[in-house]
Amino acid sequence: MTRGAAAIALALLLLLAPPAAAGEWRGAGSPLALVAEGTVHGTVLTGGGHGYTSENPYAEYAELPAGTVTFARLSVPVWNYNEADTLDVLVNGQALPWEGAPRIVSAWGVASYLFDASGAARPGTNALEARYVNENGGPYGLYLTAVVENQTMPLTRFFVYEGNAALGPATRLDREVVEVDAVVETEGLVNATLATMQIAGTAGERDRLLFNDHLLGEDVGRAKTGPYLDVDTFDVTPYVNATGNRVVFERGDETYIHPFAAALVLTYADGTGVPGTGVTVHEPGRSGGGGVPLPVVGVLLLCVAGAGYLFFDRRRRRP
Ligand SMILES: [Ca+2]
Repeated sequence: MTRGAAAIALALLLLLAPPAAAGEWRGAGSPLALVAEGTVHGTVLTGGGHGYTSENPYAEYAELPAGTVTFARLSVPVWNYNEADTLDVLVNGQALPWEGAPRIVSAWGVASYLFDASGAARPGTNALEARYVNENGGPYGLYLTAVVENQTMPLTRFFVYEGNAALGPATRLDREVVEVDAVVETEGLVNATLATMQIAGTAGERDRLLFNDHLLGEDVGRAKTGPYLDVDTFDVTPYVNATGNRVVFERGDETYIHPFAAALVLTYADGTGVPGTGVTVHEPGRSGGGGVPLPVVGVLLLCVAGAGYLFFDRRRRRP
C-alpha cells in the first residue's frame, strides 16, 4: 500500500470508528430535564457526596425522616467513563437495578448514572455504596433525592430536574437555564428552597447562580463539598413568582463546569387550598453516546481530502 493509500485508509477508519475511539469526546451532554414533580404532605431531601476521591467502594450515609419514601432517586456523577466500566450501587445492602450504562455522558467522559432507589431507601439512616470498575475514574458523589410523605408534615410542592450539561468554551455553552414550566401558588407560601449539584467547578473562577434574575451566589462551583463537587441549597422564598420561575447556571469565567441537578421545593401553610397531587415521575431519554464535535469532523474531512490529494497526485506522477 502506498503512503497515500495508507493515509486514506487511516482517515476513513477514524471517520467510521465509534466516537470513543476518536478521543472519547462525548459532546455537550443534556440540559437539565424535569424528572419528578408533585405535591405531598411531607418533605423532599437532596444531597450526598464528598467529591472525587477514588475510593472504591464509595460510601455515603443519608438520613431520612419518619414517613413513607414515595420517590427516591440516586444520581451518581462519574469521571472518566469508558464502555467497559461498571457501577453497582447498593442501598442498605440491596443492589439497585443496573441499567448497564450511564444515562448521559458528556465532554471527555463525565457520566451520569441514575438509579431508582424508591424500593430501597427508608426512614432513618441509609447506607449508600457504589462499587465500580473504572480505570483512572470514579464517582464524585452519591446524590440522593427523596420524597418522604408524612401527613403530619406541611404541604410541599416540588420540581426535580436532572441532567449533565457541559458548560465550557469547547461546547460553546455559557449557561444552563432551567425553566419551571408550571403555575406556582404564591399565597400561603412559607418557604422555598433551591437545591443544586454541580461538578468540576474551580475556586476563583467566578461562575454565577441566579433564580429569577436574583443572584444567589458567585463562584458557587468551587469544590466546597469535596474534590470537584458542589452541593448547595439556597433560600429563594422572596423571589418565587406565580409563573416564569427559572434557575440560571452561568459559566462566567469557569473554563469547565457541569450543572447536574436542581430541585425547587415549596412549602405551604396549612389550609392554603393547594391541591395534593402525589408524585409524578418523568423519564427523560439517554444521550451522549456519540457525537464528535463539528471541528473534529472538519479536521477528519480535511485529512481525507489531503490524503486523497496525495494519493491521486502520486498516481499522476507515476511513470
Ligand atoms: Ca467557580
